[in-house]
Amino acid sequence: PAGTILGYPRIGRQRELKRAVESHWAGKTDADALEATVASLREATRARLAELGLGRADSSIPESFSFYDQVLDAAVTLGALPTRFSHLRREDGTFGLDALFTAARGDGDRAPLEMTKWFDTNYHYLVPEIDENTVFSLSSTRFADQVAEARADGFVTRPVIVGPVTFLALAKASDEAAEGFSPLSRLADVLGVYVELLAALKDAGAEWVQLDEPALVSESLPYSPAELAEATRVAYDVLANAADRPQILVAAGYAQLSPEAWSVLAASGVDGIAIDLRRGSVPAAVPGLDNKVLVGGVIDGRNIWRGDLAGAFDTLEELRALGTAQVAAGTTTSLQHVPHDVADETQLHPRLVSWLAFADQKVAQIVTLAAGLVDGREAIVGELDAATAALADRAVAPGVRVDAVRARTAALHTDDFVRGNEEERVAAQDAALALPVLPTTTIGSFPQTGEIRKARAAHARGEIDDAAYDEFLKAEISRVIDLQHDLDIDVLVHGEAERNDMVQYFAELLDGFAVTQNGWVQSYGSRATRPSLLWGDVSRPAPMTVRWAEYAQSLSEKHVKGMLTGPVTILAWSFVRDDQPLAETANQAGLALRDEIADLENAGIAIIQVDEPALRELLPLKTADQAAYLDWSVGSFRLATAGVADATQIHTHLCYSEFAVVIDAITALDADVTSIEAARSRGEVIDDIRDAGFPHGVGPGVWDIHSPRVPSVDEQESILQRAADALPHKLIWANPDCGLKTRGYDETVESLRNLVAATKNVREKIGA
Ligand code: THG
Ligand code: ZN
Repeated sequence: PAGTILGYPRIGRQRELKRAVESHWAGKTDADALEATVASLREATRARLAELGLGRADSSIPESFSFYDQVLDAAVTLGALPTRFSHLRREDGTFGLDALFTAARGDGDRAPLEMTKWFDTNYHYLVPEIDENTVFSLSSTRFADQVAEARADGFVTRPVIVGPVTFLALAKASDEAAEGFSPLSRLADVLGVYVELLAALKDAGAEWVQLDEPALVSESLPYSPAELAEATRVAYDVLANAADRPQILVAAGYAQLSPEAWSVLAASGVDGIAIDLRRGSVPAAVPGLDNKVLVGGVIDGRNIWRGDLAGAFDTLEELRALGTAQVAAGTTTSLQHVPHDVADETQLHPRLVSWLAFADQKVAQIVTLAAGLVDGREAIVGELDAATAALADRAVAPGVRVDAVRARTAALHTDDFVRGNEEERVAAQDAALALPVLPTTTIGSFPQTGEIRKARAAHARGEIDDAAYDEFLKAEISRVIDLQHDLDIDVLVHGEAERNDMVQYFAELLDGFAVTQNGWVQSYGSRATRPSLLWGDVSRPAPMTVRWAEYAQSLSEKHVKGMLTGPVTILAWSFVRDDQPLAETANQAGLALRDEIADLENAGIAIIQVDEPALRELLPLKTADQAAYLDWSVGSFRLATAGVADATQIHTHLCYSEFAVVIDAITALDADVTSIEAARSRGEVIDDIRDAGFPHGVGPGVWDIHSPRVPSVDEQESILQRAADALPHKLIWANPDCGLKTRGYDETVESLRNLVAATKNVREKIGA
């Protein structure tokens, strides 16, 4: 085929997968009912892709369904679940759905697999745990079953499976592994299982298989590009020589394939290579291409823009010049990172809609490009021109470029990014804030109760008016403030009942953004987010949080924090514009937040928190790009926060504990206080903070809010004591790991009571 996509959203157009899976977890539907529902979801997906123009019988339709996560699917298929789940292996040696879900979600004392970000996307995968003793054996027939299912339905689909190199490169050494064990050292052992799997796929009727190897583009893994290329050579030598196999397409999206891996794959016996030509460029001609299909990733799998279709076609023609057997049009990555269909959005401005392409529109673009490859450019010139016209329209549409916004970013001066001298700030804040040693606080959100969600939905539907909704929110704020008084917390929050999501709330209030009704994108497992669309110049037409902050502060003699989401996180969790450098967009957002912070300050808010949980997330995969990223991302945060008086205390919150990776950047944020996740590792990160000589205030979380467990006084005290032993007491804050939005009130009250008690104990021990 002359065109294909590397994968398609799995959650269903109406999030059918979420509902089916969660209903099964809740015990409302049995496994057979769940299997039947997802089988019809797969059937609908195949039918839709054929309707959009992909071939029914030429392997251009990928079979990329997953119940939960594609890396977990590979682990289950290879039999590589940790030993704590061994009891779930069935008599015939296979793992079923219960094993898959248990590994994903845990079971009592059996911790689930760790979850971490999939390359530099907002998708999270489950991390396989591997050691010297992991026994690999083909342990699921699911991939082959799906090929057979499609066959019976009249389709020849192409199963999509995480490849052996990426599977091991993304795995971590299990707790039982010897010091220094490297999962990639088990490559030879997994290859045997892949060989068996290939035979099973072939037997089920697959003509092609797609093995995803995005590890080959990353410089952020514990293996060098040379090591990964060598593993690739070994792996695809074995797989290509397997006696009984479908044709193999190796897909390496998300960035430029390393030159080493490109040469190795070209020289190997695989039948096709898919590369990312949006984040990468057309690679050099190398030996071995003349008998290979090259899938040119020219349609971006990670943004929602219709983009430059004519340019995409030009790139495919460039690819042809490499002398390959065949060029096909492809997406850069799976389309799992974009919503299903623009047609499901009825509230977006038609002009904006004409610039957009969600998954289904991107499939149509692939079909167009494929037709051009077969029939010549003339055959598709109408579609190419229409896309070019949409781009031109986008460039001049009102709001895309706003002179006043651009004048402000153009006039920025280095001083705008710099706060006052730290010593003077500390003195001014000490005098102004009068805080105890080890001040207690929370991260910002309080539990989002069913009542809050109901009120928000009723307000959105127009069933309760603005005044009634306002009263409801005020009552909620007042309740949360009273609760914090009762608990004797030192620095209060208003609880964020008015916010659905920490990015969408701001996107709805800022100019330059649109929000979708149905633009769901899988975040992990059954969970999804609806990223906002950042399409124009960003500015703040009116204050966004001041009213709530002011009201909350009016209810307390203590300080109530102002709460904002930082510019980097707003960008990272939205679909951003692709027509200007992210640095420019980030500064626009930074200036809008700077204005908000000035208004909060003027309203008497003395402590303002600007959360940047996504700071680490956008870190580029290529080391050469990382310094520039950290420069603009840190810069936009500083731009937002540097306008305040010395006496105003700036806090930030980061959700992860890989503090060491970006410690210089966190230091450079120059926030007065940073709260981070620490409880899951019992405060291990405190050593990194000490070793780095972190100069600012820091709140290592003492309560792991990701679990419904109530941590005891002792438990929280031991983490806080660890901080007190390692760090200057003046710098330490006591707080949970993260916001409390997903927790219930019972466990919240109890855990916070223990947190305050633990803090008082430590204060006493250190003689404060
Ligand atoms: N907001 C946004 N993006 C994010 C996060 C966020 N990306 C990264 C991280 N947090 C992802 N974590 C989650 C956690 C929970 C859910 C989604 C992503 C979740 N979603 C609900 C679901 O799928 O049922 C839907 C929520 C809704 O109704 O809006 O639970 O915090 N922007
Ligand atoms: Zn957090």
